[in-house]
Amino acid sequence: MKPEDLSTKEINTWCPGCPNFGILQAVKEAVAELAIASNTAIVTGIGCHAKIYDYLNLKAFYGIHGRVLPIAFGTKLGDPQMTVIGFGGDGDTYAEGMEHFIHHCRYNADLTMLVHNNQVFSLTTGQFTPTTEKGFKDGSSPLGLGEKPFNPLVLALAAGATFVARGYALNVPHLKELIKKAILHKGFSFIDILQPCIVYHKHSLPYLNKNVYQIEKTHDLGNLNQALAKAREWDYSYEKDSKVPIGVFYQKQRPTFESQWPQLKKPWHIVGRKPDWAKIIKEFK
Ligand SMILES: Cc1ncc(C[n+]2csc(CCOP(=O)(O)OP(=O)(O)O)c2C)c(N)n1
Ligand code: SF4
Repeated sequence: MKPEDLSTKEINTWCPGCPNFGILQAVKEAVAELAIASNTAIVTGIGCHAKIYDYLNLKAFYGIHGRVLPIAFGTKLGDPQMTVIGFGGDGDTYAEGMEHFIHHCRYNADLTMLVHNNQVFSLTTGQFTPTTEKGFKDGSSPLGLGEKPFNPLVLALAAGATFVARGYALNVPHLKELIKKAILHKGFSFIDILQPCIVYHKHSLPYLNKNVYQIEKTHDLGNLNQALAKAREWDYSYEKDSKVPIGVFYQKQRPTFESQWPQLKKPWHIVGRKPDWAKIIKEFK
């Protein structure tokens, strides 16, 4: 299979030059190289990122804003042998979907969650999200945002995620490799993908182009403290000229959610149960 085989005939309505194109390309290449297309399902939220539903020729569920993870979780439990990839925005995942995100770091179901983090609600014209920097001004914060953003990598590490990474939408070869690693990881894999919106968060593009660097090969993937220190190198703000690490911050094996349930050893649709309906109805009458 070639990456182009995963294209669709839908007209692409992302802004010309949107870094979402980089994410789309990296996903196509990763899925093609792993040869997993026939057994992969994707789930999206609602936002600019979610239009990826239309542009990827894969089994897909166009979800609800903030609810990518519960839908992906249900898909995985319905068929644990399937590869399931969720696509959310930073608004989607870290605002309305925040509680799901924290619990999925804890559950460790074998899912991959890709967050298109452009630090704004882009589809609804650029309001601030939980990862927008302090001082950001737009129609929803005309005097400048008063609060500091939180760091989703630190949060994921603290909540027990077993694969935590950051990618850059404009470094497609690197992002493709990250996505492959995330898919192959047995457990919950999370990549915060920096995706500077060139309409509503323009200033992030030159800053990231200048400051993004790849994590050193000597980084100890199993060391939680090292991962936390690396994650804190950049606080998602633009006041200082901080370097922005990309790559895998942390990876550890821990039993997956589904491996602990005997009912999930075999997909439900294959088990072929034959319930005795007459007996069940009699029992409940
Ligand atoms: C349940 C629900 N809440 C809110 C909305 C409104 N809404 C639609 S898109 C959107 C913003 C999406 O922002 P983000 O998730 O960051 O994705 P982006 O557009 O930046 O890719 C919002 C708030 C909605 N459609 N459904
Ligand atoms: S508004 Fe921003 S995120 Fe949405 S398509 Fe345009 S550039 Fe991309």
